[in-house]
Amino acid sequence: MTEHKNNTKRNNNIDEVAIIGAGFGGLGVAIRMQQQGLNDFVIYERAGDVGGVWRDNVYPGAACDVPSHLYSFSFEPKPDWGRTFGPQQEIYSYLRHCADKYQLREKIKFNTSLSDMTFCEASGTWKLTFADGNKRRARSVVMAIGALNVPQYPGIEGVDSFGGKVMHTAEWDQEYSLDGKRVAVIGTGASAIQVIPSIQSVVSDLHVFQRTPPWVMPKSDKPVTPARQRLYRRWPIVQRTVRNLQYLFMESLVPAFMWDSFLTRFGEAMGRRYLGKVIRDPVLRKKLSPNYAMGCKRVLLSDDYYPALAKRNVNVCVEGIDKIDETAICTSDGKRHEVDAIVFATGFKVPVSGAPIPIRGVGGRLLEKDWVIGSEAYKGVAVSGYPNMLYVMGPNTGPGNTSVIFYIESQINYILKYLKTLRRNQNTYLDLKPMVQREFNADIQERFKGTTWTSGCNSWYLTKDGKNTTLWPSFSWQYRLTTRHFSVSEYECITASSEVAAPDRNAVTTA
Ligand code: N01
Repeated sequence: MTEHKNNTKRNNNIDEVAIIGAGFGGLGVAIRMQQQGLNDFVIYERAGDVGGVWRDNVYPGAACDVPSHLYSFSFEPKPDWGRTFGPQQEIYSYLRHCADKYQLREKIKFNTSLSDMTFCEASGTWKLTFADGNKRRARSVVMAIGALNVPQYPGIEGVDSFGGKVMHTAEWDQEYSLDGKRVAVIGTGASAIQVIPSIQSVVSDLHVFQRTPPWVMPKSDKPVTPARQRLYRRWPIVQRTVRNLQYLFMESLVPAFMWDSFLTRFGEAMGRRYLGKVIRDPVLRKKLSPNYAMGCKRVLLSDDYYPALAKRNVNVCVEGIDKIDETAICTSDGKRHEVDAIVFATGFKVPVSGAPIPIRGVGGRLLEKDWVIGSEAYKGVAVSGYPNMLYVMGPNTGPGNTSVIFYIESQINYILKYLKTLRRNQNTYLDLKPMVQREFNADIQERFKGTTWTSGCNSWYLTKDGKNTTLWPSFSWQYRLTTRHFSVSEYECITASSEVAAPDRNAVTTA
């Protein structure tokens, strides 16, 4: 087979590579493709700007809980991060900077929302249908649609009858002022622990509805001094060393957070010590004490969450919510908590059953059906029966302890190898062998046995049947090694024809 001499489109009506989404994943794939001379891609973005969740999550206090040097691309370091942990605005600006510096905006079709995609075996291409009715074909599709971006509203009885303001942290109304209002925050996860301290001092009363207390550790977030920023600018090696040390520190947490062991007990003792130091009231301390293994749910970092809960205008309510009426939240102890606004900090719909759009693969099979008991892919990227469709942040690629950007860059390595193989073999598509996916996932699920995630808490990491479809069950460097290797023998290599495609195992060259 001959390699294509240039990277222009095969056909004006067909995108060689369609990247869906212009957040961290989509921009990262595009930049790395460009760096390797692969310029024939188009990015379809449903919103009017790049940034993904960092564009959309504008609730007060929104910030990253992974250090900035590590929560950025290794190939695009930013020497002048303003804080140890980047706030939302700064991360959003960083992503806009990436789009501008690499001149990606001209390759992005903004306000273009994919609504349906179907694989056509005869042509070996994907038919993409957009919300405005436009259609397009693409030889391969990179699904960089993000993992946690569809807000989850719990179906609490009576919420529609509430007369005040209702907001989700991921759909924050910046026009609405909480000043002097009586506010309820439902949930105490990663978003809640950021929003609560940020609004506590401006609201008149704050009612926090906690179902499960999180494990919270100090964040030690600080401004980065101008002198240090100058140092990083002048000596990039220093910044890289700091990044590497942060990586090693976070990786060293794996044995404590992942395997239920004496290290987990040690972490729990530190968490309890921190709680005891900040919260002097024994009743409140008891309410905030977790009763499950540390790591089973995401361990949260905050310097101001516990201090905010100890303030006089805050009431931590641990009784279950029965219903919501016109003016109040009613709890199982018979109390009515009158409020002006309700903030749902209740997380996201986890994509256990496919993308939020219909995806039809070989023979019309529907991804939603294939994933009905839990999503699965090979290395979190490829899915059998859905040729030339490549996920970024796909199943079982979430980090329990470190930066998701490290995982995204690992996926990009694999995707680039896949795309280059396709490029050497025009009219061919690669469909992952079902056995390869089955064995990979059987091994992953086996590795979850004995981890903290299966130690009995209720978390969004697990499906309702207890299957973990979200996290990577080991060190992140192991994921990096796994994704370095691309073997075409793990795929059916099928030559497309204008008629019916026929499998041709020898069709692909790997050289
Ligand atoms: O959502 P969550 P999140 N009644 O699912 C509670 C990422 N993130 O938006 O624990 C009462 O963690 C629920 O209670 P329980 C990060 O990956 C990253 O906070 O299920 N409460 C829980 O307390 C994170 O893990 C950053 O018992 C109800 C809360 O709502 C993910 O996003 C920052 C309830 C939901 O917590 C999600 O975080 C922010 C009900 N009916 C988020 N239903 C970074 O810094 C749910 N809850 C990178």
